[in-house]
Amino acid sequence: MAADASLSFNLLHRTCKLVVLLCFLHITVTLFFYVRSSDDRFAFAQNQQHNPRFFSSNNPPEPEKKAPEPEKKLEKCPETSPLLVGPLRVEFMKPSPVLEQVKKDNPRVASGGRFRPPDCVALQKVAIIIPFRNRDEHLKYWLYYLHPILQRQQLDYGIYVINQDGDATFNRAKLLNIGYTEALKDYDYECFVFSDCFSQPRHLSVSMDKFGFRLPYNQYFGGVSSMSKEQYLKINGFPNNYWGWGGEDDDIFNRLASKGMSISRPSGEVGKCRMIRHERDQKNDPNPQRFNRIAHTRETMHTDGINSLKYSVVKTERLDLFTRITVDVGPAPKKR
Ligand code: NGS
Repeated sequence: MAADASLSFNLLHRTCKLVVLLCFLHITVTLFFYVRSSDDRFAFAQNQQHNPRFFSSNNPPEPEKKAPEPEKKLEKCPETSPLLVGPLRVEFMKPSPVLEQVKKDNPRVASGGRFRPPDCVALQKVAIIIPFRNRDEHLKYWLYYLHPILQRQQLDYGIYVINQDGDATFNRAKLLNIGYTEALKDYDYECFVFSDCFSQPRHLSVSMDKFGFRLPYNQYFGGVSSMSKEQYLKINGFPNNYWGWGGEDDDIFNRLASKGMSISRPSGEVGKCRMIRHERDQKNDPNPQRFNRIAHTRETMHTDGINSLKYSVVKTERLDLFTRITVDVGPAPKKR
């Protein structure tokens, strides 16, 4: 009986030892796998901080680059700009304005003399075309006075100085045609030459100091004028064959009249202009052909104009305050 009891105690003892051993083994194996998997989890978490790919869509990562702000929807600019300041005193002070300073004073004017209002969508896209040769001093005053005015008018505008290369006879109207053509290569301008466009072509310099602040004659369309693209195309642009001074503006007037367009004008108060006194430029002598030409505008205008314009661009420069396009307009014919 005692031997039996001792046998069964031994058996129980061994069984218990085995069970304890198995438990120990089980705990060791569990611990091993637990430690390994937590190492992996830690590494994964670390990885996620550097690799946003791993984030689920519920927990979106900070984007690496900020997405561009959605463009603010701008309202149209008002019919009359609230920024206008009324009449200005224009003086041609000496020394003339320094262009670096003019640039600093007009920080919103972009390269090439481009501007658009920052707070609203302009009602007009205007190309301002200046036929030019050797008048750098005059241009400084122009830029000094006109850039601030045009910005206050809330226009979407660009300034194009069309510089006639060489020293052959000057051809103002052809330079205007070239300005029209070149400006349209840049942007879809709707209005050309000056300021705003109206339902009729607009003559703007109606009250010039040199004419005692009066119109010199009723059909006068010289100085500063503006036209829409449609109006310009309707008259086949401007004549290309007025070499030297005079008559080209009268030809333009005849073109407009022949197409039944009348001319609108601002009041003398608004259209007041001061001109910089100057000598007659060299190679811009009165054109002896001009009277004969303006007598035949109606016959010539369909074949002489934007549809027959020939020139070559010598150089285009995007300067701080304007775009200068130097052009070869070709030689004046011997017998003008
Ligand atoms: C007329 C000219 C126009 C000129 C206007 C004003 O006589 O081209 O004078 O000239 N017409 C003819 O010669 C046919 S101004 O005083 O501004 O030089 O624009």
